[in-house]
Amino acid sequence: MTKIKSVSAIEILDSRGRPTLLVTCRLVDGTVGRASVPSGASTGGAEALELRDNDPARYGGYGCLKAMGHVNNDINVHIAGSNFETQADLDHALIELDGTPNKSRLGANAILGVSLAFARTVAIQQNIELYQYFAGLSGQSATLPRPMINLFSGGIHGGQQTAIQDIQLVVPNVDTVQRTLEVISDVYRAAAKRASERYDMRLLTADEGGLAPPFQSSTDMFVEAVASIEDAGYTPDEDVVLTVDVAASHFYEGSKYHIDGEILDSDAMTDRIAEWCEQFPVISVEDGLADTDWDAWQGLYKQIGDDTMVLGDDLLCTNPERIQRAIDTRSANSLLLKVNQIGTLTEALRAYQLAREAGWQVVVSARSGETEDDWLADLATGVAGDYIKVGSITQSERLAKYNRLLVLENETDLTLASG
Ligand code: 2PG
Ligand code: MG
Repeated sequence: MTKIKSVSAIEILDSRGRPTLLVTCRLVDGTVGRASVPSGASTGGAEALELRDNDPARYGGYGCLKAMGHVNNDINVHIAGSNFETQADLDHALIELDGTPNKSRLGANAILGVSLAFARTVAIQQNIELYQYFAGLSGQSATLPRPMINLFSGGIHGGQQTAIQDIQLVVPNVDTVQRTLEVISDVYRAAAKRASERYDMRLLTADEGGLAPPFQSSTDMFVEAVASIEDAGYTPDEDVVLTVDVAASHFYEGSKYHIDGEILDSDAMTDRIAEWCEQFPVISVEDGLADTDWDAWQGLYKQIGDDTMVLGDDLLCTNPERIQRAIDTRSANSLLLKVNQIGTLTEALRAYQLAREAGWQVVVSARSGETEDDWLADLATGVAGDYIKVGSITQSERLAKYNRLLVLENETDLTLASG
């Protein structure tokens, strides 16, 4: 019996010092579980609505009292006393109660908080680990995801010194999360040393803990990432490879890409990405083009899609309709899965299934605004995501997830997804 006694929310602060929700779910049998909600900065145009108070008198308008009130009042009144056999039953009740296509009445933050808190509570009630609960929902056999770890940031995450947003590292040929983190830590230290020597930079970091020196150009970010891998004693392309989140929607204006002083049309931007992929050991390009530039995505896919992940974040917004469109038009071959873009676990899992049925790779991703909650590590493991993208190896809201993977690696016989 998963009869809900109550759900309640409080405002807590995320890694940017902005409010978000922590939701507590209580079952009639006394089981209690909690979960907190992440928040993006470089958000896609088609994301479900994160309800903010817009009251300049509190937290610069970022307050979440309205969303909190929706959990404590509307949602609680509606679901308290009901028995939900499955996650899907609860999520559909929440979707129906909201009644809007983008969850703008109750707020995706309110709805997701309840969806996640319920998941954690049921896992506790069933006396299973959260990743096992997610594996059950997805029908997958759990695997540890391979970390895709932030090294450098620009764009909205790094003070806009470059157009592109993030360069990440993947360690393809190791068997453990532990060894992955050791290698990345070596490269991070080498990169921090280069940043201080070449850019006269004290250790200033971006939203996700990545380094953000004042690079002259986006291409310099790739050059410095490769040099940092070499400085740390590793061989680029063999020991460590790169992924990039171009986050191009955020420098796309008037149908043109405004990149580091240049103005490129869609074809020229596509060529620029193809050059990066040729010059540098890039295995994945996320949001290489803007989320409204659908036709150009097909061209990008044709140019690089055979041997590179064409990864849709803002393009897809974890939205099954958008994913289907990308499958039908051959515009991408990989999904960035962020549950708060769509607002419930059930819908995110539908997005996941669609991507898998099309043979896509899946990267389970944190947001740039995170909390110390670690459910994302369990989600990525339970759905057997190919990769997990959490940010850098600094800052505890990131490390909560990596450290949870280390616990799972040490305490279970789960193995790391192949790179
Ligand atoms: C992204 C994410 C995480 P944000 O663009 O992929 O890096 O950023 O949460 O700001 O959308
Ligand atoms: Mg992105």
